Amino acid sequence: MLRGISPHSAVEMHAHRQSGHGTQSTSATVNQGRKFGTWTCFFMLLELVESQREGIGQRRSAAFFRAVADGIPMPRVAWQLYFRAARLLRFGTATVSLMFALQRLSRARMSLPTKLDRKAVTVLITGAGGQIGYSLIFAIARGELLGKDQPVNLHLAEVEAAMPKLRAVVMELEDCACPLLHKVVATCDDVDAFAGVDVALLVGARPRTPDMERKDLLAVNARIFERAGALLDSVASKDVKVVVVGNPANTNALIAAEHAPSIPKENFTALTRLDQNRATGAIAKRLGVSPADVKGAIIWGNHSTTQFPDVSSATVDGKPVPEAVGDEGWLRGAFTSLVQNRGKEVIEARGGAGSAASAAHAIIEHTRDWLLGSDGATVSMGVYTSAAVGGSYGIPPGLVFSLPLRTYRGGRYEVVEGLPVSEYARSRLAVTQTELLEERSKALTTTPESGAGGGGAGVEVA
Ligand code: NAX
Repeated sequence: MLRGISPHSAVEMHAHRQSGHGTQSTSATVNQGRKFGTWTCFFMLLELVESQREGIGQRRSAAFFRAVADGIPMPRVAWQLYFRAARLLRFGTATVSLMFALQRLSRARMSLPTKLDRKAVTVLITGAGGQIGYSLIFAIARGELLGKDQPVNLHLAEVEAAMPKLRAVVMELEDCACPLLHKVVATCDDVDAFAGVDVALLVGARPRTPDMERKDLLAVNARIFERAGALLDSVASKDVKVVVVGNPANTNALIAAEHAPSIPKENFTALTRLDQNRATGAIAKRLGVSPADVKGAIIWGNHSTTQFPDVSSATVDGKPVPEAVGDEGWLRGAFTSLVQNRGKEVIEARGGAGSAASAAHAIIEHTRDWLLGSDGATVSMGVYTSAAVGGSYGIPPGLVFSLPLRTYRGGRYEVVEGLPVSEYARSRLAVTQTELLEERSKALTTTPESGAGGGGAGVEVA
């Protein structure tokens, strides 16, 4: 186990230094801010009532109000003088504008210290010494996962053999001196790694080696994710949000969920955001537009070659994508195949290494949208199915199946209902659903020793 290795304690010291400075002045400023807000509101209300009673409305110096809104602090006595002058000069409309400006100012004054006071969120990354970890860890330390005002603790887990590599990552992390990073635990003790975590990014998994059949991969990883589920159940936060990345991601997520009975099933998700981004990127490239203009690409089913990338209800600049592309053959053929096989293509191009930067980017987007909300946008995640989740599209319960979702701050999500499902789409859904059912039955019944079961229809995609 490697815990609190010496450079890491420097990270801790750095964090103490920050909160040591910040805490006293912070609470003093909060109190000041509150008093300031209360008094100014009181005077403003008096002024508002009076000016309304007198029925007077005049516009006054917009520049002055803008300056106030932008945060010029003024002592209370100055505001009192201003209000007296305002009453003498009898301008009422201006006072209303000022009230809004002051509201903004006092909010701004109070929000900064509150952010500094926030409790750090503890994020676990397994397989932290791997390729995805090398991009993901630094993005989280910079505040890209939960916001630039949210401190984080990082729990970095690895197998013992990979600890020297992880130690190097921790050194680099310390050298970044990221202000939001409060504490780093780098360990191969899995109980330490999972203890108290609020967000678990389960990236570590056994890769498929040339001597392995798909059933072997399923079996080996089933053991890893059974253990992860049991640890989440026993030592993590009861509200932990779990994102499974390690392949076969959907079935691994299902296994972890089944082995964590005290944690709600909706807290387990599998990453299909990389596939969604690949689909969005491919459409944008074909149409020569920005990916930001393409909205509503959906990934259905498994993160494997059987997945169904669906743009039938997606839009580009408000126009339906099928109409903008104008080539159904391309959408059903080359486009679908590109998204399904992109991982393999990247592995070949990188000489055996899988998608890493794009995967880390997708993990950040998946988790951020899930926990902070997608602002009405449709996003795809592998989620635990039930009559209410996927039932309306005919997906059987008890699978982790990628679906179109809308997400809301705090981790709530709902399936986007009522999307048209053509005969073609139905046949694609059936293929990926069959594969997931097969994976489930093999993973839940196979042990590494028995090696029972045959290979599924698809292959995991990286
Ligand atoms: P790497 O092989 O570079 O890293 C994996 C790391 O996990 C290794 O350092 C290994 O020591 C560690 N590890 C293995 N078992 C562990 C355990 N039980 N506890 C902790 N650590 C463990 O792979 P990388 O490129 O980072 O990919 C990681 C996983 O993501 C793979 O399973 C890969 O197939 C999967 N992917 C899934 C994607 C998705 O969209 N769902 C896309 C990207 C990626 O290919």
